[in-house]
Amino acid sequence: MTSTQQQTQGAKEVEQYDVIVIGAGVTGLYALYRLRQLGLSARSFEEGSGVGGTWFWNRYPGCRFDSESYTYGYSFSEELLQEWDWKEHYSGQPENERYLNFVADKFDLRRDIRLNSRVMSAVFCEDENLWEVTIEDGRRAKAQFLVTSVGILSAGYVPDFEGKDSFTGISCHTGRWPKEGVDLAGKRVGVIGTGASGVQLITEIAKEVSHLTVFQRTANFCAPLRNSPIDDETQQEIKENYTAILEKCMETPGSFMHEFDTRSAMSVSAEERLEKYESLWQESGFKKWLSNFYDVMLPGEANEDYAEFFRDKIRERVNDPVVAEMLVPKGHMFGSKRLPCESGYYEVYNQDNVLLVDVREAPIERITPTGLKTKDAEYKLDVIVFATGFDAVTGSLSRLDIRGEGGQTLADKFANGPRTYMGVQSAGFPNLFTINQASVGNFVRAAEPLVDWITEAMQYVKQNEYSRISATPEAEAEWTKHVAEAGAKILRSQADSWYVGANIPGKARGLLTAPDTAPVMRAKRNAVSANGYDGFLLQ
Ligand code: N01
Repeated sequence: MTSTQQQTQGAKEVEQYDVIVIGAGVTGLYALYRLRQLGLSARSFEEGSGVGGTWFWNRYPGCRFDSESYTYGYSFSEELLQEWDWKEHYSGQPENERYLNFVADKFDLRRDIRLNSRVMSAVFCEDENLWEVTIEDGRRAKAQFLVTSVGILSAGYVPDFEGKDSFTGISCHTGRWPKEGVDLAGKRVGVIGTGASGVQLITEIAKEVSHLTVFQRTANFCAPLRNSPIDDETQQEIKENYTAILEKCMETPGSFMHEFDTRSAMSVSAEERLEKYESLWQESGFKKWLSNFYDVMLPGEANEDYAEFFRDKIRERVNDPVVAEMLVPKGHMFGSKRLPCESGYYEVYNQDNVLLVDVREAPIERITPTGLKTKDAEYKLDVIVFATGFDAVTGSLSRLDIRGEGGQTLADKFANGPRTYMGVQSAGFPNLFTINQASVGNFVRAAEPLVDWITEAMQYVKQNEYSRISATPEAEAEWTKHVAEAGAKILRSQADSWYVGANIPGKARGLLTAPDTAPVMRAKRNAVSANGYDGFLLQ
């Protein structure tokens, strides 16, 4: 029996594959497709009862893309690109989940996926050079390679509020929204958190709840999404232009289809600047900053100039000047936290049944059986929604019990921040590819080449009859230093957010994604593989 075949070992079944993939979301599905193409046997273990990862779990009302739909889909199959019709420019969760199911069916991926299979631990068996994975139900499987396609925003975070479990109403986190939905009609609902998830959710549920209380700690710079349906003519245009659209995405820093204006905002007159800001404001999605003067996304004068333009736009939309001022972001730079897109968010606060509470001024003291108490007041609630974010990037790895050489756990190794080589491997964890840390920008555009690189690395190891590929401690140390040094300078390191782990009490602060642009990351990885996997030990 070869290692490329599933092995059944008597009563105590331990299945064996070339590769075990944890997760069947965007990267997990594509990894399965690529591995099959390369002739490697693979099995994905997925916790959910369906495929889709992020787009399976985040089914809260209002959840949708804020990248253009046709730049977010997979690019690996021309047939898929032509067959799938995106219905909206910024597609909603139900459609995105349908898309990923369509992909799983079209490429017959389901036969390699086991749903409802939460991985509890993964242990590297040094004498066999195999990873052994244990599923919640006690089943085990082994593989030479382990790929953690577990997502960068999948380990939900709910602050440890006193009395959290005493609440007698319904409570849930946006990232684990019940499949059967939550009936919010006529209910008094409290939402904690005003990040990208909170902003989308609040806008949508304000249409049906009897009363909404929003507990905001930090106001964000939110921009109009301006979503619209894709008409037949545009659909045809998109399909005819896919090559150019996707090529453009591969050239830009964050893999979006938008390109910065190469001029500095401060190099043109105030009138010209304002004219550009106003015309971009009418555009949809991320264009408002990614097609702007290049320096609005760098710390400095241009950034503050554009921030003030944004603040005025918020003030214009909110009737009550006191509430408007509460919604105007202060204290962090434009773009230093993720910029949520919205579809009527600010107007929600003009509704009589919506109350905004500043929990920086009056912190949440506890959750009570009937609602929530801040320093200043008590709020009666039927439902509490935690839009409180994620233990990003490393959280989904640390929550798995991953043990490498000498029994060292990945959680311990990452206790003071992730230590990896290019985000794909950590020394002492041979044959383990951590997909999630290396991702930058428009997720699928960044993930596809990353999966290509990882799967080709595995094929290289097998073809050359090595047993192990592991990052060297030297390469890891150099990369970790690069992330710390280069990462400290970039805009998204400047605020307290998930980008740097600052949203989780006690988490070490440091940039959690690569500090380089997507083209640079690809070039670095390609140089490493072209050089016989420089920085990796092949044994
Ligand atoms: O999470 P967040 P998210 N008391 O961490 C607040 C992606 N995404 O789920 O800012 C009170 O951004 C916290 O306050 P503060 C996107 O990459 C994409 O919204 O820390 N409040 C903040 O307001 C995004 O960046 C889409 O002061 C507390 C909120 O909770 C990422 O997911 C849609 C608190 C958390 O915001 C995460 O977004 C949605 C406390 N103790 C998400 N603790 C797309 O459109 C936390 N908060 C594709």
